[in-house]
Amino acid sequence: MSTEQTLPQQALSERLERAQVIPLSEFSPDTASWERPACRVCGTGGLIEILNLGEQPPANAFVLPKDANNPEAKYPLSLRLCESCGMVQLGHVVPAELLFRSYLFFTSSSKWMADHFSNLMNENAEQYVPAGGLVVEIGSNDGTALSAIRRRDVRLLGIDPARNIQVLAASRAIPTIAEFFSEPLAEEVARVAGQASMIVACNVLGHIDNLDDVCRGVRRLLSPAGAFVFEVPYLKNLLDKTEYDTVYHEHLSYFAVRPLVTLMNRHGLRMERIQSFPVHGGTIRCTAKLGSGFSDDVQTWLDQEEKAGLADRFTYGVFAALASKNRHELTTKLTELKRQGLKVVGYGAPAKGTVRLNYCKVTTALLPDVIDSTPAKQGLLIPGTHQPIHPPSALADLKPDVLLLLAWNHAPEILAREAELKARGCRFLTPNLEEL
Ligand code: JHZ
Ligand code: ZN
Repeated sequence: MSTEQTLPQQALSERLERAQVIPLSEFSPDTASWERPACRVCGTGGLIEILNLGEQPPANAFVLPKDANNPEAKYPLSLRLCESCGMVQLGHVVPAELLFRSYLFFTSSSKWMADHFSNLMNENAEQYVPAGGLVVEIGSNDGTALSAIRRRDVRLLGIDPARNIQVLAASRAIPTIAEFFSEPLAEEVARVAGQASMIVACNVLGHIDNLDDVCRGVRRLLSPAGAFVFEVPYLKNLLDKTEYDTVYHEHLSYFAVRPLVTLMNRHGLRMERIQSFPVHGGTIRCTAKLGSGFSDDVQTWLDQEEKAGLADRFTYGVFAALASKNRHELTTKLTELKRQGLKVVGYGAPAKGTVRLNYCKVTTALLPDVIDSTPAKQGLLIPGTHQPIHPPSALADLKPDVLLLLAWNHAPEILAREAELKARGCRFLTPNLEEL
């Protein structure tokens, strides 16, 4: 192996020592979030509020039972539109150090998602990565996606700031730098390991405040024939299916194609291809390469977005009204089920569950318990509303009549897993009140 081909993990491990971690105790609810004065993509001021979910705790800040009586930090959750470029974004930013250094969401928690990412990695590695080529994943979490191509003749590098997850990635033999991706880090990786044939970033661009820095880093790290493949939940699906519970502090951006093209073009990246997938309530997978402009395929998406009025404030009035309607209908439904003496248990403790329960003010009186398969979440309480999170095995004692699918995006997998409960007459209800 030449120096160029040496995995960057060892050479960069020093970064871990040097990295500055700001202790959580240094953040206070008053000082931790800041308001963005202008659009993250085009810099225009005067963003228009399209949805206000009030003050909410960070969606993954699960609470230890011993801290149940302590006050929780809460931050404004206000969704805003830039009519200039069509970018939908949060009005307030909670520091990434606070949200992502210790992270309780694991990609491996869903077999369906693991398969989805395995397909992404294998298809694109086949197309873009020559023997010995470097694949870098931004937001690599527990290494689930990269491990799908571990047996290929390629070099792998994960980058993810979550320190608690790094060890899981290591157990999958995925070298991971526990840092935020940035232009300086991209330069360092390029210098040590050479340029990447493929950079993957799934469900992570929305987490990053400084998108210009990310794009500069990608531009710097990507080889001339390489591909930047990224996935983001698609704004149009969020609107069409009233997925307001996917609005939380971690998600700073809610992408349509038009602002993505603006952003990429500014950094010498050309959007080539867009595919859509049902995961996470509707996701687009975008492939960008070095270059300018965009493909005819992308033009079709831009035309559809124009027709749908995605950059027009009036499009969002219905969305906000439907969110508020759901708040009323969900609590009414839970009250009615309780009056009938039926036991309801929440299925899954996803980040979106925290938003749903807090925005709708679903107390433990209406929903006493939640189950989740993630061991790290079990034994903790949902932020804000404080439902205890039990392992799925607790369902045997809880004996639910109705399961409220807080993790509604995993409905097919959950229904398959809980077929026996269904056969015994247990009802499955989504938070948008569809009976499955
Ligand atoms: P799930 C995630 O959001 C995380 P979340 C992240 N913030 C992001 O950007 C979006 O996705 C896009 C559990 N579960 O995937 C596991 C069961 O208990 O909806 C998880 O805790 N039983 C990066 O947090 C939760 O549900 C099951 O059978 O909203 C699902 O979380 C299955 C399938 C899951 O992500
Ligand atoms: Zn803008």
